[in-house]
Amino acid sequence: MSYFRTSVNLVQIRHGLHFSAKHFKQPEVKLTKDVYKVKRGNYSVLDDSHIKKFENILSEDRVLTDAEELDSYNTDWIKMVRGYSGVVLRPKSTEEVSAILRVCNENNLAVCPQGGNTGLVGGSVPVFDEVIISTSLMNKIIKINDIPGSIVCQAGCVLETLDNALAEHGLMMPLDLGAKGSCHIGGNIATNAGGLRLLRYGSLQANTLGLVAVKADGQVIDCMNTLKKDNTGYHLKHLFIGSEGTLGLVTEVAIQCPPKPQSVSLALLGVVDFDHALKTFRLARSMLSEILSSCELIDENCMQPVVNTLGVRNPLSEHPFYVLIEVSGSNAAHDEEKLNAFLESAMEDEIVADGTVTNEPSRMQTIWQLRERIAEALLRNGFVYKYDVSLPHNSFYQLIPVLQDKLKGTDAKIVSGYGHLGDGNLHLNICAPQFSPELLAKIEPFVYEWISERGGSISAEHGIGFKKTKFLRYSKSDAAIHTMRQIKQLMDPKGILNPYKVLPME
Ligand code: FAD
Ligand code: 2HG
Ligand code: ZN
Repeated sequence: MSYFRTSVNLVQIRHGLHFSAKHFKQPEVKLTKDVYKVKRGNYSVLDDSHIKKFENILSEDRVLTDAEELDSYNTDWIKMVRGYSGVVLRPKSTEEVSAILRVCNENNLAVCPQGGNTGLVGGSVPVFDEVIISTSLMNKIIKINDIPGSIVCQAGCVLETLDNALAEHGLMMPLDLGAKGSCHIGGNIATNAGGLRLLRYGSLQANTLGLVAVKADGQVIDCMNTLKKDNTGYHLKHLFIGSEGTLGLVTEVAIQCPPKPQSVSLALLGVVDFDHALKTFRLARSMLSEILSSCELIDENCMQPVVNTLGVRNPLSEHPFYVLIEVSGSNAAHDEEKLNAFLESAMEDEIVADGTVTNEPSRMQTIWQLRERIAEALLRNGFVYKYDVSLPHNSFYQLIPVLQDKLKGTDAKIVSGYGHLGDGNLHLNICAPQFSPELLAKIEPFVYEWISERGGSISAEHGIGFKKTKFLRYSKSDAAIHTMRQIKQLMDPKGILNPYKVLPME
C-alpha cells in the first residue's frame, strides 16, 4: 500500500464543479417533442400580453426573451432534451413567484421551475414552450443558527455557497454532490438529492426542517420551521420534497446542518472484483462505524475516461474496481487509529489489493475528482444513457456484465457502473457516439424489468423527470400512482406545473 499521509490534520477543502456552457463543446440537441413524439397539452401560447403582465411583476431585466440567452435554459446538462420556451422569469421573492404563478394559472400557461439545471432526468427544462421560472436570483441566506445547527435561505442558493457560509459557523450542509458548484438547494429539495454523504447524514427528506412553497394558483404554503420536532398534523413539506416541481415551487427552505468535522481522511483502494469491493464496504462499516462518511465505487470503465479524457491522476495502478472510503470526525488521533486498523485488516485479509490514504486537502481533492467528475468525463464520450438505480447489495453490480453482454455488437462504447456503494445506489452509464432509438430499445424496458424483479428502485436519487414517467409502474403500484394523480389534481387542477414530468401520460 502506498501511503502519502501527512501528519497535519486539516479540514477538507473541496470545491464543487461549476458547470457552464464553455466547459463543453455544445452538440446540437434535437427538440424533445420531435425525438420522443410527445403531444403538447392544451395550454395557451405565450404572447405579448403575457410578457407585459410579467414585466408588471418583475423589472424588465428579469424577463428574458432573447433566443440566444434562452438556449442554455432550454437545454439540459446531459444534452438529452431541449424545449423551446420563449421566456425565462427571474423572481427574487416568494411574493413575486406567487404573482407569476397566479398569472400563469389564470392564463393557462404551463410552467417549468428551474434551479441550477443540473438535473439528469430531463425534468428541469421545458418539453415544449413552458414558461421557465428560474430561482437564480433567489439567493439570499436568511439565517444561520449555530445552536442546534440550521440554515434558512432562499431556494436559489447554490449548494456550495451555503456550505462555505456554514463553514464559518463550524457547520456544514448534510448533502454533497458533484454538481454542488451549480445546483440550487431548491432543486436539491425538489429532487430529494442524495449524494456522497447520505450514508452518514441521511436523506435530504430527513434533514429538511421546513420550507415555503407556492402552489400552481399562487397560494403560498408556509411550512417554514426550524424546530427539530414538530408533529402538528400532516407533514405537508414532504409533498414538495422530491416532487420535481410538479406540485409547487419551493421558495425558501430550512435545513438541519451537522457540525463540520475537525478531521477528514480519504482512502482510495484498488480491489480485484466486485465481491472484494463489497467486502471492503462491510469491513468499513463494522470497523469505522460512526466515522465512516462516504463509501463510493468506481469501476475501471469509469476510471479510464476520468484519467484519459479529463487528465485527472489516478495515484494507484490499474484495478478492475476502486473503493473510496472517507472518514471524518472530531478527534484526529482517534479517527486515524480506527482508519489504520481498518486498512491493516483489509490488507492482511487480502480484501484490498492496493491503496492510498491521505488527509492532505489538495490530494483529497484530486482523489475526489476521480469520483465526482465521472459524469463529466463520460459525457465527453458522446451520448450517455443514464440509469440511477437502487439494488440490494448482493445484486448491486450484476447488471453491468449482463448489459455488456446484451449490448455486444451495438453502438455502445462504454458500459460502466459506479456510485454510492454504501447506499446500494448504482449509476449505470452507457456511452455511444450518438442517441439511437434502436439502442434505447435494447436497454429499455429491459433494465427496468431486471431491477424490478430484484426488488430494486428505478430511481435511487435523480428522480423520474421527463425520462422515466412510463416506467414509474416498475417501482410504484397502480394504487400509489392513482393517489399521486389525486394529489396532483388537488395541488394543480389545471396541470400547469411541470407537465409531462413524473406522472405517466394517461
Ligand atoms: P434543476 O436541475 O434545475 O431541477 C431539477 C428538478 O427540480 C426539475 O424537475 C425542476 O423543475 C425542479 N425544481 C428546481 N428548482 C425547484 C424549485 N425551487 N421548486 C420546485 N421545483 C424545482 N443528484 C443526486 O441526487 N446525487 C448526486 O450525487 C448527484 N450528482 C450529480 C453530479 C453531477 C456532475 C450532475 C450534473 C448532477 C448530479 N446530480 C446528483 C443530479 C442533480 O445535480 C441533482 O438532482 C440536483 O439536486 C438538481 O438541482 P438543480 O438546482 O440543478 O435543479
Ligand atoms: C453521481 O453520483 C451523480 O455522480 C451522477 O448522481 C450519476 O452521472 C450519473 O449517472
Ligand atoms: Zn449519485
